[in-house]
Amino acid sequence: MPTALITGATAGIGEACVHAFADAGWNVVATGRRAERLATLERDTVRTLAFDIRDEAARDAALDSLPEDFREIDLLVNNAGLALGLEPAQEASLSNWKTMIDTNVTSLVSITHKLLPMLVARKGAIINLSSVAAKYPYPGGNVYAATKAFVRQLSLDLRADLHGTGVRVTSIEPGMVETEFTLVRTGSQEVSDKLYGGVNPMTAEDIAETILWVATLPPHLNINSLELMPVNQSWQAFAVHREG
Ligand code: 8X3
Repeated sequence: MPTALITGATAGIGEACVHAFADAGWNVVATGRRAERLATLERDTVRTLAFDIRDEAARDAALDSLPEDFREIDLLVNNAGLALGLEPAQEASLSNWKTMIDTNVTSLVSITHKLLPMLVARKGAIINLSSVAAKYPYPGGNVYAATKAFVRQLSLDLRADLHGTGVRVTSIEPGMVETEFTLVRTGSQEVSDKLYGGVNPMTAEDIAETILWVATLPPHLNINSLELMPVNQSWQAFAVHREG
């Protein structure tokens, strides 16, 4: 059985991925910060590791503690990430910006760097969670959107370096997905309800099923990037400011 390591597995898309892959017969290593929530995911084919993705020493100790039959990773799902704030850049918190860069960029780069030799040896795959925000600017997107643009571009550039190795890399770029992610971002159930109310957004399960589909395509086929939106989300015209 192949083994998938899924980061940010305590909720939302990550948790849905754990269920989707385990149900499909994969071994799963589920990682996240909240030990109690992770523990609810444990089953025969699921091992959980609790650590903060930004803490490399804790991550390495946790990975070293894996039982033999869960150590060989075939698929890395870089899902851990967060969005903090929707304020315009000129009002945003620098601390929020740094937290997003540390989590969405630095930590993703670090775990990818660590697992790459194994993924090359096993002709494995990397699936990175980017966002529609990577390509479409919107008010309040600022540093969050920039981190997701980094994730998308890294995915494409990894493909260039991994050419000939058989390793597949995919950037998944969802639009509106209803998870507690939105609540964290807005800090308010009311704002979150207002953003997604009546939209019929995608669910974490929609994205997990898509990721499983990408991962189980024939090995000669690589989805480079995949953008998904709910039907009720699309684009607007450019904003134009008129002076007087
Ligand atoms: C966030 C995507 O469309 O909810 O990653 O702004 S959207």
